[in-house]
Amino acid sequence: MKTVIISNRLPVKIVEENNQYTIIPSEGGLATGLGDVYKTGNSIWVGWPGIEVPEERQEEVTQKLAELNLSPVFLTQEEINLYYEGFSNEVLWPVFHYLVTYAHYEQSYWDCYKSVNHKFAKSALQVLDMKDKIWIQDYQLMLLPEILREKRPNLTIGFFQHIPFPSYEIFRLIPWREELLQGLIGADLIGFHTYDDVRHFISTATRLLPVNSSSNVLNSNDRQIVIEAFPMGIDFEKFSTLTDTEIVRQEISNFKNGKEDVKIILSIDRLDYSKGILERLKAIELLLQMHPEYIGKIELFMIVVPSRDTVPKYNELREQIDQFVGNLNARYRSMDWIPVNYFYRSFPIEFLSALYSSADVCLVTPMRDGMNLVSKEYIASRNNEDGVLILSEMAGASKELTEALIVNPNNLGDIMEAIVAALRMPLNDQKRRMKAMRATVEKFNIKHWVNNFILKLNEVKESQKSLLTKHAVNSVNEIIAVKYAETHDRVLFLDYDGTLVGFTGDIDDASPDEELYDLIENLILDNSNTVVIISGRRHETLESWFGHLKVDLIAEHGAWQRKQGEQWTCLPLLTDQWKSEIRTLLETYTDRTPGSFIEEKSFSLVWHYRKAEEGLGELRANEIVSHMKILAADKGLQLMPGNKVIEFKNIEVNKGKAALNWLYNKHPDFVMALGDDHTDEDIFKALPDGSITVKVGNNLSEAKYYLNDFKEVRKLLWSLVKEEFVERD
Ligand code: GDG
Repeated sequence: MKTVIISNRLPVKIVEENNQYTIIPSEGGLATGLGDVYKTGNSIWVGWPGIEVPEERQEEVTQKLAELNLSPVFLTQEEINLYYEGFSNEVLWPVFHYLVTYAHYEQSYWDCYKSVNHKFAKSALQVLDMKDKIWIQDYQLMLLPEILREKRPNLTIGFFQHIPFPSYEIFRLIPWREELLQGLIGADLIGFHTYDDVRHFISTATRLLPVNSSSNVLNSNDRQIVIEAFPMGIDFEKFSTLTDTEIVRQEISNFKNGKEDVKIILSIDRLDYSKGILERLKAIELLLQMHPEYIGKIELFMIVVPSRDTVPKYNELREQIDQFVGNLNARYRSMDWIPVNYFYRSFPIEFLSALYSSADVCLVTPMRDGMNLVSKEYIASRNNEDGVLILSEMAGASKELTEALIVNPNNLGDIMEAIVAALRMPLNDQKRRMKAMRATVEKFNIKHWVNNFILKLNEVKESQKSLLTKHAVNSVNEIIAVKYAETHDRVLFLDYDGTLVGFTGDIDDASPDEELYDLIENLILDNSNTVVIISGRRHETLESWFGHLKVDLIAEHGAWQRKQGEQWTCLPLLTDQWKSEIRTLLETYTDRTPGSFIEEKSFSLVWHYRKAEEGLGELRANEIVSHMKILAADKGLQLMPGNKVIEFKNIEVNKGKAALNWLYNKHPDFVMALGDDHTDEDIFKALPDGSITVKVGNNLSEAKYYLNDFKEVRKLLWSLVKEEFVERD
């Protein structure tokens, strides 16, 4: 069993010189962190090698990469243009960073994104085995989990997204939104840097796909997908020890020479409009205007690493930065001082380390950033525990590095004041903050991140397996069928909504269909069977739907009963005098919640919110529970939240008691109950040992087994009735 990492880029640089390819392992955070995983055992990293390799030389490159456990996906220039620069960087990147007006929704980008994701799948399938663990990295490969899942349904697949996941309102702007989400949920575990991303993803997925969630688990058909926050760390050890190496010490002394009297402010980013580079420059300008005492006393060292320079927006940004820096320096510089030392290139890590060590202040002010590793690298490099980090609250890192000076990057005054506070901060305050942040960065380092993800992925797969043993299909179905065949006095308690039929927006639309009648008639054709439909529905409704059949009916959770061929009777001593007061209160919620309504039954009132705006209904339901639970208890009522409903009913009435009451003095040799709601849990709990209990939906339950939906319920029941129906789907 091996781990297969798949990312857009391989963790190497390929350099072509004199028609020769040389492969240099990259020192990036991901490569370091995953290095332990992919360099050991027979693990493999699949990805694009970073340059276009002509077809006749692809075999040669493949051979060279294989020595490093790397497997290339060769992309053409056109694919790079459309899939990478186009869809990934002109649609997903701007939208996920909330710059929606920068997005270009080109159909050709999307078509290519799909085909390249298929290409990655094809390459991956050539190197992976059934038992392998797959770990897919980032937004360029959002469709890959589902493509792999389709080809190999039992694969273990993890996905980690390095950039933020936007709120539903933003994500839904993308024309191909459902396909992207569907692609992602092919994974077993989906990771983001922060809990906010997790929240956004779950709310987006549950609104756009036919999935539901409980806590951080999504239920989709027969699979559970866990969504979790894994804040990425850095190689703390590496950055901390680097500062004490001879070469870095030399760099530091060169750098500091002549700057003894100035305070150094450092900023390091890839060229990107999400990083807030212009805003940062404007804050420096404001500082020089408002606090002229700092002229000649501070210097900003601003490293901007070239990136995506073929995408027009990046070019535009570069020109704006050039202009701004030129203008600012021209206005404020003196013969021996300039405010902004701007570098548009990348440097060796030793030089970065020297900068991290020398800077009094590190200014990290992205407009939005998945995590931001620069802030953590600065902290890891501060072995003396001094220095001040100014950090944007829009960076994922701000959730962990709470001792930084946290700023809103849109508030230039806020950034300026933070710079002043940083420059004036007493050493003991600097140390207190830095010490705490160093402890965090050291503990939650890159290895910790990798281990946490892999451990969780294993755990998710295990719990999926154990859940499968309770799934009432295949082997479980056989166990039930054998018991069914051996018995002659059977009773089947069947809930109605969500169990025998699906949910509809309109409660009156959920009347039984032909197939359901057919199924029930076939069940009762066998004299050994008694079918009891046990529902929260009004007794008049059950009568009109099933009154003509040889079935027993229990309505309103047990308030009403009707045996075959007899009259309806209701539980004695029930009162409905409470209804008018509760109804008046519920109406105040209905008046404030479009789409909600009150259903009245003989001994209960139900507040429905299936058609209310997503979220608003849940909010009101919570309000109802917290405002009315004491009143309900005083009146001897039970307040039951259900599937998009809240029901008030007499406390004596419950499906469990009703089922036990029905069984009184009877001794069936086969008892089975199927239900989806938590009102059905009362039946599962009440039934005698040996009963077969089946929850519809795979969330936590007292039931022994579960089925996914009403379609699987029907399939199970058909398989029981008669051999000739077994083949029916
Ligand atoms: C994405 C997400 C998330 C920078 N200049 C040089 C250089 N660097 C290195 C830094 C740091 C890395 O580049 C930048 O990482 P960030 O996290 O700051 O930003 P993104 O590149 O946008 O990364 C981000 C990250 O993925 C990880 O999940 O944190 O939110 O946007 O490691 O040191 N390295 C060298 N020379 C340079 O001049 N050698």
